[in-house]
Amino acid sequence: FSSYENIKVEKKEGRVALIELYRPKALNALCTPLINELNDATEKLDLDADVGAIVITGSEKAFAAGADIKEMQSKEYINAYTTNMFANWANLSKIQTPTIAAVNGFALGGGCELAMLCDIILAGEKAKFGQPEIKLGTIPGCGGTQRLIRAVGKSKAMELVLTGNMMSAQEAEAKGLVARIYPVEDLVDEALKMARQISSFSKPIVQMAKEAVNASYEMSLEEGCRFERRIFHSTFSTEDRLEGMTAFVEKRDPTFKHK
Ligand code: CO8
Repeated sequence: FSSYENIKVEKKEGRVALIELYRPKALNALCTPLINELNDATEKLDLDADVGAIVITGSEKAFAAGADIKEMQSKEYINAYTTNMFANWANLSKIQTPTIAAVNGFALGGGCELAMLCDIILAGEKAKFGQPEIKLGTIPGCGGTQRLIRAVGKSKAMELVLTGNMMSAQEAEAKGLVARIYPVEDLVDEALKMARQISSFSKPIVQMAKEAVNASYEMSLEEGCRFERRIFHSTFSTEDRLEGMTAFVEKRDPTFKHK
């Protein structure tokens, strides 16, 4: 991790990892090298037995101000298409380890989309979310038109995408895009605390729960519930399910084996 230039990665106590997007001069604009480093780090952390959850954050001024406009400025269609430009951004949504976006400041364009690729979004009270691509003559390219509508509903998503207006942390929480809001200076610690809480449970069971919730993006209600039930049944094949329920009955804390 020490060779990265655009992100900082740190393993913290309690089986959690902290990734800080670090391009302070460009408000963490998401250039290709940054995304490549982020994908490399998250793929490695996903396979690390000592990591139960990952927090991704930026600076107090900006989580990320979008894709790097200077890098995109002179791109042509043929190159964007043949290189499938930005398709690898969504790799983050494919890892099994839970991810928490801790958003202070601007989460705009690709920055808002990056936050939405994470499993939980926590925000500092001055955070601002938006999809301002329309102002640049383009549209969101990494799920902004798809994931935002599922989080905040059609009318609000349309407003953000068609006007480029920003949404405050308070509005984002009220609409369900953000799980919780914290004072700016407490945000990362609170995100790490939540990550540690998740990491204290059985890792395979946490991953099954994540997989089941994420399935709701892709499936009908009936298929989704069937999928959930099958995974629920499969938890009965694990020692940790037996330990969790036995500990409850014996009025003690569980000791999960598979972390
Ligand atoms: N790209 C490149 N550089 C940026 C970006 C960006 N997105 N955002 C800010 N910067 C740079 C500025 O150019 C400036 O650099 P310099 O000092 O060299 O001129 C530096 O960061 C500081 O920025 P500002 O001076 O503008 O700071 P302000 O505090 O005045 O303004 C704002 C902050 C409002 C956030 C402003 O910087 C801004 O509007 N930024 C652009 C926001 C934006 O339009 N984002 C959407 C980008 S498009 C996009 O994300 C497409 C996604 C589709 C692909 C998805 C991938 C799959």
